[in-house]
Formats: sequence, C-alpha cells, structure tokens
Amino acid sequence: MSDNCVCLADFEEQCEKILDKNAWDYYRSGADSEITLRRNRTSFSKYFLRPRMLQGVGMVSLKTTLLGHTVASPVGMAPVGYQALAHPDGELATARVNRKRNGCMILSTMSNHCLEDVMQENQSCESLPNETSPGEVRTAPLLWFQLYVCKEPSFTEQLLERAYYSGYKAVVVTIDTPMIGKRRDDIRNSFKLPRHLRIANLDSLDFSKLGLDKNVVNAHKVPSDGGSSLELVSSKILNEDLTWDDIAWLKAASKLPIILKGVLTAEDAKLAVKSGASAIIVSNHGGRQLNYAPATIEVLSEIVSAVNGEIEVYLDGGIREGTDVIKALALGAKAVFVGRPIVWGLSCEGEKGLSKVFKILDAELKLSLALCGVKDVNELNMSHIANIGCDCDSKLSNKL
Ligand code: HOC
Repeated sequence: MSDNCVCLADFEEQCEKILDKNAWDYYRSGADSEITLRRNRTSFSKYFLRPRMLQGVGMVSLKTTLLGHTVASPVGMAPVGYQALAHPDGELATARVNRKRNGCMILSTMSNHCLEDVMQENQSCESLPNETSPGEVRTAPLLWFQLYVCKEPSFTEQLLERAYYSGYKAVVVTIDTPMIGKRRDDIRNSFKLPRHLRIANLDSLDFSKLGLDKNVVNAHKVPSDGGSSLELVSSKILNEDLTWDDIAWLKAASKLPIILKGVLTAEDAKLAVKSGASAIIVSNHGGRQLNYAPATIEVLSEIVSAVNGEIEVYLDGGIREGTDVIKALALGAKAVFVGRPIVWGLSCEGEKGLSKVFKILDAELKLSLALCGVKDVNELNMSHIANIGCDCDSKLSNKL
C-alpha cells in the first residue's frame, strides 16, 4: 500500500482512498472556509534557501535536544486525536514508531488508547540498535502528554498525575481551544466515533461531579439538532474561561514542565515566558480553530524574537517536506511537529506506513541539509534563509 509512496503527498493520496468519508473529512478539514489551513502550506513557498557550497557534508547529524532530552530528529509527532480512525492500533503504533526512531511524540488527550498503554508501547518494543561511538550522545524516545484543561479541575489534576506517574516528560497545554472551531464537513457528516472506539483517557473520569451522566461525553452521539459529536463533547469538557492566571495554577499542579501550544503573537509569547512555561509551540491547530489566524511559519520570527532565547520555541502547521523543516529551524524553531501525515501513514498498514512517513521526512531533511552545506541541524540560522519580498532580507544583511 505504501510501497510506491516516495513523498508525504503520496501518502495523503492513498489515505483518501482508504478512509471512509467520516474519518477522512475529520482529519483533512480546517475551520470555516479553510483559508488558514491552506495558508499554513502555501506560505512555505515564500521562503527560499541560501545554500553554501564545499562544506564537506558526508556526515549530517539530525540529533537535537528538547528540554534537555536528546532525540534523533527535530521532527516530532504532533498530538492528533482519534488515531484509531486511521488504523486500529492508532496511538500504539505511533508510539512504536516513535520508540524506534528515538523521536518525540505528543499524545493527545483525545486518544483512542489510554496514556498508560501508549507509554508502554513507547518503552517496551524490542530494543533497537542505538549505537554510539565513544563520546557520542545517546538518543532516547520522548513522550509528552497534550492536555485539554477541563471544566472540572479534579479531571485536569487526575490527567496530570497519570501523565507524571506513567513517565511522560512534559505536559503540552493546548491554549487555542476554549471551544471547538467550526469544521463544515464534520457538521455535514454528523461526525462521530464509531461504536467500537472510545476517548480512552476520559473513561475513568467521574462526570457525576459535574452533575452529568457519563453518556454526555459520548463521542458516538451527535447533537439532537444535528452536527458534529465533537461540539457536544467539547462543550461538556473544555474550560472556556481559561486565562493566563490558570497557567500559574497548572504549573503548580504539575510535576512536569509545561509547554503552551497555540501561541501566534509576540504578546502571548512574552506572557508564556512570564507564566513559567518551559517552551511554546507556534501553532494554529492545523488551521482547525480560528480561520484567518496567520500561517505559523509567517509569525515564527516575531515570536522567536519576543522570547529572546528564554524558552524553546517549536512550530507545527504545514510541514510536509524536508525543506519545510529547514525553513522553520533557520527561522529559530528548535523543532517542528507534524500532524496529519501521522494519520496518512497509519492508514497505510499502521506502523509500517507511519514508519515510512518519518523515514522519508528524515531522509529529505538530511539530503537538503547536505545540499545547503549544513552538517549539523543545530547550525541552521537566518543566514540560511531568504524571504522573497519581505523584511527578512534586511535582517539577514545585518548579520552578514
Ligand atoms: C475535549 C474536546 O484537537 C481536533 C481536536 C479537538 C479536540 C476537542 C477537545 O479535532 O482538532
């Protein structure tokens, strides 16, 4: 199924043929008229690379560190909910691929397999040759937990505790979703989970605390007036009144570092630093929340400047080929995360397809780095990028 795929776009094409409409539209769609969804992708073409020649690029290293942990690649796995819609193994297969490539995976609150089982897969599949020469730093798989802050604080506390005791290394708090964005296709399709799938992390929560029946967070049910089940579930779970003050509460409640996902402005980046976050993810939720939010690559520089090196900055949104990764890293991201390609890969024979997706991305990144004359991914900087027709060019000339 994935044998003829040579790039991520090939996987996307396969995936559309394999999945039913309910699942395909759920993963594919963005908010409203999908301007941001498209722009996440098209804006990468504004940036060109400035390759340097004769740099001796026989050995190229992708290794990097994320909050002090060494991983084999700066390309991580974004939190994608409901992965069992793409393949029954869902997040378990994703964790196995993460384990084998010594990468970083972020597990969604909305996973179909519970966070404890996913951690086990991340740790327990066969041990792999991670050979190092003397003095070389060993890489290890990293698993972070993505958190939706719940209306009921004790639910949030339980999820934080479970993540900590299971061995997750950070909590990624999504801050762009006080309520779910309007995804037209999901409404048209009355999107819901099939009967055999569940939102596994929420199973053990006691909804009677909210005066609710457990069935209110039933992802198999759609609103009585039609529409998507996600609207129903999110309206019962999500804390719509979350503010920056709550981040301080979260920081105190969590034994793990906090990463804020969904920052799109310099102002919020500065507040994130002030709030004690260890890192931020420049993200517009894959264009699924606010339509006309900016493309992430376009606001990255402003955000990197605002945090002034105080915390790590990552990016997601529209990363589909190796050169996209180079552009984001050259503009100051420490790492990037990819979302939809995870489900494209999973839909093609589960772990096998997904593993190929990340092999392709890593290989493209390595090749393009070599052709740029860069031996170590951590050496990327503004001198490697030119933004056609934007003031990025003037910043560059100041540096040279
Ligand atoms: C509690 C409901 O990330 C998506 C998901 C949204 C999950 C809503 C949370 O579909 O983009």
